Amino acid sequence: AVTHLGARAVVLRGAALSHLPAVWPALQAVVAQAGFRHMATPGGRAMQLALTNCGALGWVSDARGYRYSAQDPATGQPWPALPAPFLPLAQSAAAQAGFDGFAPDACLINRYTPGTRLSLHQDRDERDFGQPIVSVSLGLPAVFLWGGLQRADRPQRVPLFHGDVVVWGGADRLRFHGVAPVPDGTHPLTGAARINFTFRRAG
Ligand code: MD3
Ligand code: FE
Repeated sequence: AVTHLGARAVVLRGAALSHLPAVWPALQAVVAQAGFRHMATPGGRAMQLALTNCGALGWVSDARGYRYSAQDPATGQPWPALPAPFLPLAQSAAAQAGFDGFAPDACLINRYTPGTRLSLHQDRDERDFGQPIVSVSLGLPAVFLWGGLQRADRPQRVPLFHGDVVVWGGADRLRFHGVAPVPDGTHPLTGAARINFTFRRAG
């Protein structure tokens, strides 16, 4: 079932589930090579969520700001390649939202333990805002905050569950968004965590 959040934002409930037998082991291999870490914010604090990346470009944060980098700052090495099983998931979801030919070059993987939140922000570090973002949620459920084009617009609360995929593009690409504190719990696949990974065309 395709539910619309906005004109160009769709929720595909459970769309990742059939991909997980291939996607989950591939995700574990990425994390074994480039582990989750708490990056520094430009303001000098540690981010509450832990993240890593795969693909040609990875999103990084430090005292200099936010940007995409071809190297893992922890090792100076390239990020792990985008695993082959990730592409059919990203491309079929994008196509169901009307974005044919999506060719992601970046996959940002976020890990939330209970109590972790992500405050309202826009994603503006990518080169072409005409390209969609595909987001996959695994493990503990969370409430996604779906705002407007102004920070002050009151966000809608959208629950996201294990296996849900959301695609955001077009007029909805620069919406403010965030994640409410993740409730306590454990999930059979992820343990006490929510994992969200987003496919992007960053370069
Ligand atoms: C709406 N991550 O990594 S994914 C992020 O659940 C981020 O980890 C959240 O926001 C998470 O930047 C939300 C969904 C998402 C991603 C990009 C968007 C929603 C978006 C861009 C525009 C509007
Ligand atoms: Fe975001």
